[in-house]
Amino acid sequence: MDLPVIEPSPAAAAGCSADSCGATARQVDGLSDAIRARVQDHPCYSEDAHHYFARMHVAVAPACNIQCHYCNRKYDCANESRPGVVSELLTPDQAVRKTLAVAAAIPQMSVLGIAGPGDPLANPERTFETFRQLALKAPDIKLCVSTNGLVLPDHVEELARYDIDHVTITINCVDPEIGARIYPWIFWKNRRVYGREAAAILIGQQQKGLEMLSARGILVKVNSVLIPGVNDAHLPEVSKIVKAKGAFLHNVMPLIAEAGHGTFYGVMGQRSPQPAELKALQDACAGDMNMMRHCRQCRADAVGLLGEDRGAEFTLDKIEAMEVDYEAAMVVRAALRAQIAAELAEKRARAHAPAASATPQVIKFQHQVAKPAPAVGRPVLMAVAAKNGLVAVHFGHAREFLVYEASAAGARLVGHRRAASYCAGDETCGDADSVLAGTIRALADCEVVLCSRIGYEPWGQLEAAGIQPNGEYAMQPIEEAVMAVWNEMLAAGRLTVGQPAARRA
Ligand code: CLF
Ligand code: SF4
Repeated sequence: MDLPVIEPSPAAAAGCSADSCGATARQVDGLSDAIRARVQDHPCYSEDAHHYFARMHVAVAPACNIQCHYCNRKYDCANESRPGVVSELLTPDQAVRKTLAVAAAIPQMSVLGIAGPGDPLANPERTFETFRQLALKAPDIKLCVSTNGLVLPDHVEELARYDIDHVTITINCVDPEIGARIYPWIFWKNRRVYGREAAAILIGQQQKGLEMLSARGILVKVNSVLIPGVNDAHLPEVSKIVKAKGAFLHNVMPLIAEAGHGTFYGVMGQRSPQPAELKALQDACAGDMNMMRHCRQCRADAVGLLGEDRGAEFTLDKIEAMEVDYEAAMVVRAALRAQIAAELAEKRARAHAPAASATPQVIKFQHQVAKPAPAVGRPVLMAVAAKNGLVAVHFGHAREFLVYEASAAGARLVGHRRAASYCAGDETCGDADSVLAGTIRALADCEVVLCSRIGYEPWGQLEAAGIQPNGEYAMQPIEEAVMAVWNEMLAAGRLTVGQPAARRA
């Protein structure tokens, strides 16, 4: 079988539009320069960017105007946050001070988002006062907001005024019958509306808001919570409709429902989806839409790279003590952005360059990434302990693993798995067996784990579980390392289509 050579898409050649291009590493190469410039340093809108750029949220929006069955108002908005965590509520002034302090301390922090703890647009004074101040004081920070969409049409003008270029709407359904099983009520025109009528109003407002934002050229990401048995079969239709109305990216997130969180779904025993169900649903939607696969369902006061939380370094008492010279910080931030942009451009160029112009090392990887051997091999899931786009983390120190699917079509990110860190030092991996067992369970569908180093004990336990550890590609770019391993497996005859993974044979 001839494998696809990655080339700019016809859309790119014609100067593609936001709704025809995606934000994944491979698709970014098909973006027009204008769109690429808008997403290349946004860690949520660009899969590539999330390896390099950080985001932060400020929790300035306490109230909400709807009720979701997966939310307990004691906690943060679960539309973009893990349920069960509570944020430190800030005033707009405190939020601005915190943002400047974080941006000075973490120069790769490129995006400030407001995502809770309630709905940002149900708290318009607090939300827009924060944006207004930041647009003046920190013009180098992208502003981003996430909303349930109920009052979005009323605020599109104001969002545009503050140059808010990225808006997330949580759309779980386009059918009021399904909506009535997700939203018991909304607060609308000074009264509470229930059931199907409430869902119909909410859906209508979400769709209208989406169309208005798209008409203004604002990039819209749609989040959907995958609720097994409620909206799982319906989400591909949602994906088609929101794409047709101009959404740029679709982020299907797993429902997190635990009785301890006190949510309706948690108490009623509504189950959460398994990783394989989530991936299958994302794949089903992907035929029509660009899918986000690297969301970490971060909290409403998250700080740092996706997957890490440095919020504890920036509590109110700590930032009060910090001296911030933001003029000076902006110089450092601009230099870092330029450096990362150059690195990303080099990475794109390497993936496209003809092999003859590359170094031998790069030729090896290019062959594996852009034009793998023309044999047919089955797809393989590989977990990667990664940092900054590289296989760079010791197995025992990994807090999470990125999961890639390697196949003849190349390497693509399909999700991530959380893992507890159990290693007390470089040579002491395996001390906490139960934590290791939990990590192995989380990676049960993966055949390979790539990491920078790994101790003897976890190596043995992973192998016994049928997961092959691999430390050969330490500090190599992730996709290239993943494809190198896949090609080794192919050459060894382990990837015949129809042949199950060795451990399952
Ligand atoms: Fe925050 Fe959301 Fe903006 Fe990102 S998060 S408001 S778009 S800056 Fe990102 Fe976090 Fe997923 Fe949200 S990983 S939960 S998608
Ligand atoms: Fe909770 Fe967010 Fe839903 Fe409001 S929109 S009920 S805060 S999950």
